Amino acid sequence: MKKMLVVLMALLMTFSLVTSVSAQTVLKMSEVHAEGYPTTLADHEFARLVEEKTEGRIKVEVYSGGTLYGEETGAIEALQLGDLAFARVSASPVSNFVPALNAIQMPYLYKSGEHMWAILNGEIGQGFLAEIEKSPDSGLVGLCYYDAGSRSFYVTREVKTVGDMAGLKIRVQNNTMMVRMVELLGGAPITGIGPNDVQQAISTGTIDGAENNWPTYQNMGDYEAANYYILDQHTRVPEVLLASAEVMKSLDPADAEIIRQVAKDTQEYEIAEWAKKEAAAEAIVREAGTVVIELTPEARAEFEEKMAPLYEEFGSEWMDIINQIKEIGKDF
Ligand code: BDP
Repeated sequence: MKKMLVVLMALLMTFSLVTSVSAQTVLKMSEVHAEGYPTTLADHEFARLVEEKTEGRIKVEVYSGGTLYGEETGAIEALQLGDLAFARVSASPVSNFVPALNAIQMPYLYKSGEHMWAILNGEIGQGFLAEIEKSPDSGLVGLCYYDAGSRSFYVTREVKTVGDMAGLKIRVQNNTMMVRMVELLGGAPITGIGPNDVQQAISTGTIDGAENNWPTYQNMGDYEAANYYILDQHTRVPEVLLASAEVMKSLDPADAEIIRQVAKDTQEYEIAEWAKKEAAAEAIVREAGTVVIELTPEARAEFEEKMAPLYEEFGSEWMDIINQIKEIGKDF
């Protein structure tokens, strides 16, 4: 009797991990962006392929717009607990759990998007993706990377030099390296604000600005609150499609393998959607009268110089690889 109870309990616990509808396993996916955004489109493509290739055994439900978790750190923690199956997040907040990932998002590391993709799709990038899973107790599986262009600062007043950043309250992602980055520039870093709440935080004066790529700046409506986009392009932070290690383990190994494969198959699709959206978002923002500040080479060099200590502070363990990335950059 006691034994039966234990077995029953174990069964119940397994079922609570995944919502089972008859023979189908329904798994949830969290996304902060709205419907139609490149990453959300890719999430749906992932969901479509998972259902198709598992012949309906697994269904992925995409919760966009941050409705499940408005902050990516919350989604990451839910994945670790097995409360959530998938999340498409930025590599930046993942670095707080897998510090190695900072190595691929150092400021001014890549010459261009092409350079970044050569790294991410090569041995180095794939090594860091695998690191997410290998990292002790991460509880996460890195499935693939997506494009997120380059990030620049945007604020409510004109910034032409690093000196103009003094005292500005800048929202950054939950990543200690990004906090430090703003400190090095003389600004006041603010964390704990989800990307869907940035516009309001600027409007109410809680912050003076933030930093992001063209599509997020436009799509989240942040450009309506912060009128100056400082094209310093300090980082290229890829997106990552994450799975919960616990949920992956609970699946039939063949289905888990299908999930790993189809995620990779969605990458090119996202990159193509990204390119379209990046151009469209920039056009919308410029048309709306946003002041886009192209830094002089001297000013840009100063931004780069101020951020340089981050390499020592956060990248020292991976300096060989970082140097390799830079070396490869000479061909771009
Ligand atoms: C966007 C990323 C999104 C991040 C957001 C942020 O696509 O995943 O959550 O930046 O700054 O570019 O929080």
